[in-house]
Amino acid sequence: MIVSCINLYAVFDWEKPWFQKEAGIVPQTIIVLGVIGADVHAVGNKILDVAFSQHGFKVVNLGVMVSQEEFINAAVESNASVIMVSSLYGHGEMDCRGLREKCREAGIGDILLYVGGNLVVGKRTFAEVEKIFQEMGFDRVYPPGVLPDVAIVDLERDLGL
Ligand code: B12
Repeated sequence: MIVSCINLYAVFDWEKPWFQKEAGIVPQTIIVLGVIGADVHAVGNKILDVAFSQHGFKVVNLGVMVSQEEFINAAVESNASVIMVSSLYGHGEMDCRGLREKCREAGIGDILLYVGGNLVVGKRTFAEVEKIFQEMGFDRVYPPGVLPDVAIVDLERDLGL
């Protein structure tokens, strides 16, 4: 009896996103959001916050000039499913390197890592930039000016919502 209950509970837990979607409830997936490094570009960050919040996600917005450690501490404290990093001023490669390793050290090695903005300066194609960031451990890499809706679709797919 107890085993069946546990099994039923496990099945419900597994099916929960489906039930919630059918009921029109978007689960409170927690997103840690911020602009990394010494970057002060604030407008896109606000737009992302509003878009994700309106879609039903809980956003922990760290704003601008966020260090890797601040992203990780916020993700651990809030039990976040994803860290969304923005970098607009061209130093993204330097600022983001090592973030996945630091997540592993903090015990959140499997957390989703998304990054977007104007990630680099110079003449590299987006395909080259995407490869660099994927090799750094980012799950999704976005080109300049991408709309939040694109990330929302990816997030729902990656989390099975
Ligand atoms: C306004 C602005 C500034 C203002 C910022 C004021 C503020 N507090 O916000 C000031 C004057 C301070 C500034 C300074 C600098 N800036 Co400036 N700035 C801009 C400008 C004109 C607009 C930025 C903006 O608000 N865009 C509107 C928002 C809505 O778009 P967004 O930020 O791109 O965000 C959207 C998407 O990219 C996406 N997105 C962003 N991040 C992420 C993350 C994820 C996960 C996802 C899914 C999506 C996503 O979603 C957002 C909403 O759709 C851009 C040029 C431009 N037209 O974009 C240059 C620009 C970003 N700046 C640039 C530069 C170089 C600088 C400086 C280094 C200049 C200097 N030499 O001092 C400094 C850096 C200062 C610093 N330490 O950060 C360059 C960056 C070049 C690059 N990376 O290739 C740009 C592109 C100008 C250019 N064409 O050269 N800047």
